[in-house]
Amino acid sequence: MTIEDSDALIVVDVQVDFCPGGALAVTGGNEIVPVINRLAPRFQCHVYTRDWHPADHCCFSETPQWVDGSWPRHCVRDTPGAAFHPDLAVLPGALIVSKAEHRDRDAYSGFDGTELAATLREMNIRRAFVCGLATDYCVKATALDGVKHGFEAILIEDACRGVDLPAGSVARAVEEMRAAGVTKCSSGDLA
Ligand code: VGL
Ligand code: ZN
Repeated sequence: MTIEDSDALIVVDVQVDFCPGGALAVTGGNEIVPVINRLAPRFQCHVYTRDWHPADHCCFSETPQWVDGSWPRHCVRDTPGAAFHPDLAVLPGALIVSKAEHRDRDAYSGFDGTELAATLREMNIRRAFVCGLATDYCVKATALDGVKHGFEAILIEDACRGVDLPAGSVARAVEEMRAAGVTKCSSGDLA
């Protein structure tokens, strides 16, 4: 698979809190960092999204169920947990997209409440290669929205990790994406 100038790499929420040791740690979340760093320089257009919550965000719970709407407090804007993973190479010129900034509603997709679709369109982007954390939440929502906005969305499967609670959630998310027209590849397929 050849990367074209009209392709964008969308790196979803590779943040301290989503990696081992963080508040909402995704198993193996750190393992995708070198994979993404190797891949990124091959793209012309880079987007790094970040979960950027206010301190009193509605999804925070004292007794988190680790499902939609009930999460441990995480990625509070301008705190260390919200920073990108320290080893993630955020390339110069990359677009940083902050999302889920409103207290009263969550936003899993990088397209939700942001200028991302308009910006990619302005740059004549046709395909969005999506990777990051978490496969079954923000990666899925971003890929599905990419399709809704008229982009071809491709999941880079080995450059993602998921929450997977209950077990099987990642597999269901991948199937949901496939059914919606998201294709998938492995980082090794990309030249
Ligand atoms: C995410 C749960 C809560 C994600 C964000 O980035 O997938 N998951 N907030
Ligand atoms: Zn969040």
